[in-house]
Amino acid sequence: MNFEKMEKEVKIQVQKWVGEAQELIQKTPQTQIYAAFAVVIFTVLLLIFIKLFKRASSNTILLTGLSGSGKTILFHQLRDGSSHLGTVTSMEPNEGTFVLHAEMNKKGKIKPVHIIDVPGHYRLRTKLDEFLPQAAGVVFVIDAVEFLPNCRAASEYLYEILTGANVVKKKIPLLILCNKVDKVTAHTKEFIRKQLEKEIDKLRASRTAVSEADVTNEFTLGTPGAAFTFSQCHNKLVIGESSGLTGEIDQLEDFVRNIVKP
Ligand SMILES: Nc1nc2c(ncn2[C@@H]2O[C@H](COP(=O)(O)OP(=O)(O)O)[C@@H](O)[C@H]2O)c(=O)[nH]1
Ligand SMILES: [Mg+2]
Repeated sequence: MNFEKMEKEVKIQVQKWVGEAQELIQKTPQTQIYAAFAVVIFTVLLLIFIKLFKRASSNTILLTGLSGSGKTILFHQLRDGSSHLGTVTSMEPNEGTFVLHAEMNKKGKIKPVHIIDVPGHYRLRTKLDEFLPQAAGVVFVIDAVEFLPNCRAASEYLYEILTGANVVKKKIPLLILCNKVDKVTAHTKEFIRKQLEKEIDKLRASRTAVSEADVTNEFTLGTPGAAFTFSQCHNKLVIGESSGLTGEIDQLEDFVRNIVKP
């Protein structure tokens, strides 16, 4: 078939289609055409809206926990893949938006994560509440070696987080990260979980006993009448292990990437 002939045939075909289309439009009642337009416009608006909404969804993960648990070292491991030993204790929150170091060599566009290393002295509810509204996930870091002397304080901090309005209402997922597992004296995550549950159970009993006016927690925790377990919380709560020193942080990375989709 030569080229000119082909062109002619295509022209005829196109003219036929245009004719058919015109005929169809003339036959169709105007209301139907308007309806079709409305559907198209609605769909376009919806797509734009979804895109905007997706971009606005938070990529912020908070690193919380008592001082000395290893938040800052973990922050550096996530960002640089090294521990930056010898960094001074900062009074300001350490924060940054970056692609995880472990994902540096991955091809394609990867959504960066926004990590805030919240200093331990920010554990007062009012301070923490500055960060919680923007959080998509919270990591609660625990020193698995020096766990017992800090169990009470860690439980109080955790209790505050778990009863906070933002966490409860938005069901913010939480990772309890038992850090420093490179040390042989580190307690197991099962042991730590049980101790925390016991301690939180005690706290709950004492806090619900005080008069209404003194109640500082905004929401009650767990199932009334039953011993507290983390499984009673409505937000997703997982317990994991890490070593900020040796860079064994895959459970932390998995948690972050489960929330902030690349
Ligand atoms: N052995 C061991 N030491 C750690 C680990 N993570 C942190 N540390 C040490 O614990 C101390 C406190 O760490 P840092 O990151 O400053 O804790 P932060 O106060 O929670 O920010 C430092 O001396 C770290 O070297 C770990 O995984 N293993
Ligand atoms: Mg620190």
